[in-house]
Amino acid sequence: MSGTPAPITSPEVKYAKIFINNEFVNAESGKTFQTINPSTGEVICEVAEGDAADVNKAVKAANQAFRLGSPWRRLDASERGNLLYRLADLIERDRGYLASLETLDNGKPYNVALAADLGLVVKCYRYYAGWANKNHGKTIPIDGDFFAYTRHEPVGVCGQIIPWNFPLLMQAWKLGPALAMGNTVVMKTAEQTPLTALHVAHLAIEAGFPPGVINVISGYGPTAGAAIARHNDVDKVAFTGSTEVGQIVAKSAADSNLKRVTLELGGKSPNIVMADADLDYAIEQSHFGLFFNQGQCCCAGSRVYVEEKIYDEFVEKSTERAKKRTVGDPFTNVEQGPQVDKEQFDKVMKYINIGQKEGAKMTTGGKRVGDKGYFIEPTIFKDVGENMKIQQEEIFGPVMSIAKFKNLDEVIEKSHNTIYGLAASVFTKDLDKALYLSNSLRAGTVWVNCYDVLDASVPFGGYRMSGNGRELGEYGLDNYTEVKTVTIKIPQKNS
Ligand code: TXE
Repeated sequence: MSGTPAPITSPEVKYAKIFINNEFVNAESGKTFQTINPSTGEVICEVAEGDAADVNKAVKAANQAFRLGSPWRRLDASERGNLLYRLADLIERDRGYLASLETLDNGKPYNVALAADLGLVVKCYRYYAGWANKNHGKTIPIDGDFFAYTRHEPVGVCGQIIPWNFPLLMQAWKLGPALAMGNTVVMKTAEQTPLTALHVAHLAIEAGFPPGVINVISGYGPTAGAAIARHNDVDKVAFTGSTEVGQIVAKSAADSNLKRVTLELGGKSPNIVMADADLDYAIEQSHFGLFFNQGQCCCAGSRVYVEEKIYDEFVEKSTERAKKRTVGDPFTNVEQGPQVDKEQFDKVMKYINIGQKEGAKMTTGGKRVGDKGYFIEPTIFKDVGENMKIQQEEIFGPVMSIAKFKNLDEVIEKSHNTIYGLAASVFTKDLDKALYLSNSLRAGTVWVNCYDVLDASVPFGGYRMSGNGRELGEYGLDNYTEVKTVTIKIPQKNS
C-alpha cells in the first residue's frame, strides 16, 4: 500500500442497517441498539438490531444464492477469485476511512488500525483470492474396474460469528476462505463493533458479489448469534470469541443439525524467556506480545516465564518500558487506546484487584487513565503464583504477569498448566532449547524470538480449550470444503 492517509476523526457512519441480499434493511422487529465510542463513552449511532427473524431471512437469502444453477454456483472459480481481489482493492482504496471508523468504534489507535489491521485484511482477501481456483481434488487408483476422483465442494451456508477485538480482520479471516471456496455466508458481528463490517458489505456490492452471497447482521449473541448456531438450514458455523460461548455454539450445533463447527477461543499463552536471550529485544517483544491491541488478543503472551538468573532485571526493565507506554486518544500518535467497552474495562479492573488480593506484586499501573472512556494503565505483576486466578484466567487487557522458572522441564510443565493451548513463544539464542521447547509446547502456534507474527499463509488455531480447526493458510480451506468421492464403473482399468 502506498501513502499514509490522515485519520478522519469524525468519520461519517454511512451504513447501520442489516445487510441481506445486497440491501440494507431495518430489523424485522424495528429495534435498534447503540454503539458506543470507547474513548468517550458517548453514543456513536443507533444500529439495526437483528435477532432470530432476521437470521431466518438471511439464511433464506444465503440458501437461495447457493441453489444449483444460481449466478454464484455457475461462476468460474477464477472469477470468484477476481471478486475477492476487487474487494481487496476497494478496501485498500477506503483504508483511511475504514481505519478511522475502526478506531471510533473499537478504540484501537488509528496508526495501528491502518498499518496492522487494514494491511492484514487486504493481504488476507488477496491470499484467499489466489486459492479460489487452486483447491482441487484428486484422482485415486482404487482396486477394480473403477475410476475414482474427489471434488472439493463448498459446504453451503456458513454462519460466522465474530468478536470485537479485530473487527475487520476477523471478518476477512472468515469471509476470505468461505467465499474463495464458493460458500454463502450469514455473518454476525460483535455488538460492540458493528460498523466497519457494514462498509465492507457495501464494498462487496461494488465489487460485484451476487445478492445473498454475503449477509451481515448486527445484534447480540444470545439472540442473533444463538439463532445462527441452532439453525437447521445453516451447514457450518465458525465462531471466534470466549471459550464459554464456544461451548454453547458447539452444543447448539450438535443439538440442531450437527452443522460443522470451527472454534477459535480464548488463550493464556506462555512467553518463555531464557537467560541467554538478547534481553532488551526480548523485553520489547514481550511488551508488544502482551500490550498490543490494549491486551485484547486471544494469543496475547499473558504469562511471561523468565529464567531465574535474569528475572529481576527483566521485571525492572519491563516495568520501565510499560511506564513509557503512551495511552490516550487513539486518533493521536499513541500506543494504547481504551478497552472496547465498560464490561471489558470492569473485567480487567476486577482482575487487577484480584491479583493484588492474591498476593502478586504490582510493579506499575493498576489504575484507570483519565475520567472518561475506558482507558487502563499498562500494568505488571511479578511474583505470580501458578494457581492464582490472574495466571489461570484470560484477562484480555493490558495486564502482564511475570513468573520465574529454573529449568526447561519446569517451564514446560508450567506452560501446560491451563485449559488453553493457543500460542506460545520462546526467546533464546540456543537452537537446541528453541527446538526442544517448540516441539514440546502444546499450542497451535509457537513463535521463536518473535511474537504475534501473523500471516494469511500460516495456519492459526488452538489446542485444547482454545478451540478446534485451523484458520488461515491452506489448512483454513478445509473448514469451508466438503470432500466428495465419485466412483465410476469403467469397462477396463489399466495401470
Ligand atoms: O465474548 P463473547 P465477549 C474472550 C475475552 C473476553 C471474553 C468475553 O476473554 O474478555 O471472551 O468477551 C457472540 N451464541 N474473548 O463477551 O460473548 C457475541 O455477540 C452465539 C476472546 O465479547 O464470546 C460476539 O459476536 N453467539 C476472543 C461473539 O460471540 C454468541 C475475542 C464473541 O462474544 C453468544 C472476544 C451465544 N450464546 C472475546 N453469546 C478471541 N478468541 O479472540 C455471545 N455471542
